[in-house]
Amino acid sequence: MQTIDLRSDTVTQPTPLMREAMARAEVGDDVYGEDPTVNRLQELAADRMGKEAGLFIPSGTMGNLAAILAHCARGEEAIVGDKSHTFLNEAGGISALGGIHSRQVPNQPDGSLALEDIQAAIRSDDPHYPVSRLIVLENTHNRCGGAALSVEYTASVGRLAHEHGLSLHLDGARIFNASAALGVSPGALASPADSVTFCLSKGLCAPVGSVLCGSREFISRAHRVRKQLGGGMRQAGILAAAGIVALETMIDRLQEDHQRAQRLAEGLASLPGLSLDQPKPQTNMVYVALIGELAGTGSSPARHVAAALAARGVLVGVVGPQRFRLVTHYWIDDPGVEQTIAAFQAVLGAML
Ligand code: TLP
Repeated sequence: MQTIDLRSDTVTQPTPLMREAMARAEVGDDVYGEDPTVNRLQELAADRMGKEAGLFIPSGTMGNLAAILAHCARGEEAIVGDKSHTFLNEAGGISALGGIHSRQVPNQPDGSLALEDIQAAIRSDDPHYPVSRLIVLENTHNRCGGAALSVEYTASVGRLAHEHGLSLHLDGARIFNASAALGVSPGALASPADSVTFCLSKGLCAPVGSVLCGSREFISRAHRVRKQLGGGMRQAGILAAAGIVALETMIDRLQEDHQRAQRLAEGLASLPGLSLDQPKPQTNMVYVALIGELAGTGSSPARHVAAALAARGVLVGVVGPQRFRLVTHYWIDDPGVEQTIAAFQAVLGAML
């Protein structure tokens, strides 16, 4: 039985082209700045994001951490969404390792932070308060259903930040999905931000890595932080080679994942006992919840359903007692989507 793994786009395996490029990669010691393949990836990434420089980082988590540590000193404050990955899913790294205070602002259902909420969160100059230094946005927004933030909205946050002397960091782990969904370039989405991280190892299928991009001066500070965090790598060109293939071959197809997410949402919406957050997902994520009779069975009915789906070869993410997240990606094809809908139908049908 072939497994259909919808838990995340992080489960994607490298493509055959990536494996070939990895085997052939020219490498050097990147701590000396001598890995030609890493250097090429960094230049390519910076160019795609419209920034001066890029820095290859082992993970998205470390990319956000290095960026926030490079922007803020100890005791300073970063304004983050209350459903942001940085706030919820990065093990509190910015406070544990950077002494950075996080100020949470509610994420709106579309992934944005209301401008008036941001404005209200920016501190006045008073010795009782931490210094507000940074705003962090996430595009696409994971917990808000893979929602894409527009260029105009991002620009309005950038303006607000800069008017108050703050910087803007964009967690663009899935910025290429946002760009595909909105029909705008990733550079346009990143342009209002002082720094942006994007992941090679999610929908783009590379095995490892993210790239942090920004001005040359900012990247040189982040470079030192990456070293402090133990993220200086040696012959990392083996990994960067896959990242180059990711940027060159995997971006133009992302809309297929979005179409499959829409078909998946449509199929699941037609089943009794399920309710979708977004009937028409914007990108590659489908959030769906058990409702009615099924929602009340046991302490975590979603776990129970996920186990029954797994027995049928379908893996889904459980993100709450009644909630699931399903993420489409390169390794999920049309039959996989139909089999997933059929598996849900069979499992829920047996429980109702
Ligand atoms: N997200 C993972 C989990 O950690 C939730 C996933 O399966 O979606 N920013 C965003 C918006 C992310 O969704 C993630 C990973 C990261 C950063 C961190 O990337 P990694 O996993 O490379 O550290």
